[in-house]
Amino acid sequence: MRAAVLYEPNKPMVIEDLTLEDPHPGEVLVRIAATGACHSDYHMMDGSWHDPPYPPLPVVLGHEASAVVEAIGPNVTLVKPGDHVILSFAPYCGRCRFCVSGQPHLCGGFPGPPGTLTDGTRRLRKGNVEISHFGRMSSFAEKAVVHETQAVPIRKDMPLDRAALIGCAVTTGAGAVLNTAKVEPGATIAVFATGGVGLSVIQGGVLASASQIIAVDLLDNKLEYAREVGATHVINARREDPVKAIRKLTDGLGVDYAFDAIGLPQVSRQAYDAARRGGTAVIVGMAPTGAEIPIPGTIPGDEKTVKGSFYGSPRVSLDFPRLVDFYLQGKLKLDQIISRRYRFEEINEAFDALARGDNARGVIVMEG
Ligand code: CXF
Ligand code: ZN
Ligand code: ZN
Repeated sequence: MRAAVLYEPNKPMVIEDLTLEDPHPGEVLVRIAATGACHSDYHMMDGSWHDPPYPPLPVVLGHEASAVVEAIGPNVTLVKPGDHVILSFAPYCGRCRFCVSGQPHLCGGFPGPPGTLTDGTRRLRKGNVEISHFGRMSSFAEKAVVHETQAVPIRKDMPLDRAALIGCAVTTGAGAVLNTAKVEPGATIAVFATGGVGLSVIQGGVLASASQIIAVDLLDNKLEYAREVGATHVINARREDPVKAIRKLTDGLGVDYAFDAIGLPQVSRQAYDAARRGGTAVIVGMAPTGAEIPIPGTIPGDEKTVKGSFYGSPRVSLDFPRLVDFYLQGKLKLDQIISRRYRFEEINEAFDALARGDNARGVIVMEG
């Protein structure tokens, strides 16, 4: 089967024929329908993610995808061939402390080395060379093998190209608001960076009935997308200081919740500064390897909370189908988030566009 292999940072991925081993017990083989271009893949491409917990190269990237189940391995009970699924990059064992306390996205049951599937092995090979997986899947390929908890069945009337976005950006962004922060109706929120994740934070804010949803970005085209999905105010941080502007819009207080959807230390700090006294800064974006976030010593007096959000703290088997329902009911805007579709052969172009900030989300459609 064909897959896009990254051999070296800052070089294009190469589409070539790889061997993909059959599913082991508890795993399924899926045919990828569509897969999104996420900043996390790009972090691997430009070399800003390296060393554990990130996988060694060569690697097949891709972790935001929809798919159709082709075959199941022994002992699989959660899905069957023909099911339409959204892939999750957070497998769960159902037994560990995190799983039983309702945080399966933090599951510690699969401690295998970076670049492997849940049983600690790699299944992708080019000749004798083993290739790493990404996000415990590798969806920049025609097919993937994943743990059964990573393939979440959805309704068949859901279009698969839009479904793909629920696999990362939408769950991460909307979940940060609804699950991690639990934003209450009437609260004020701000979001820094309006790519796929930030636009989904905005939509989480709409679903939570936030009273003000302030979007910050450096690019006007992205702020336009932000308005389309529900931002009440937009701030171009090239033209004005976003922290001052947010304070001005909130009677000098700052917002109840400020979300960093990019994961750069200085932006995380801006989110901290934009939160009101007693408010919460939620760090959603994932920083380059080794980065630290500067938090001022005044934090006790200001009683602020800094919270990480991984994947929007989802229970994927609940959240994915629910987000699908929201889309089909017109409550979640996915069409507006996909600004361009690409063929698999154009995958490197999708990332060139991401680097330039052209798209809300670029989606690679494998078939149909
Ligand atoms: C990433 C984290 C590293 C593995 C793939 C997914 N998160 C979101 O983009
Ligand atoms: Zn992602
Ligand atoms: Zn677990």
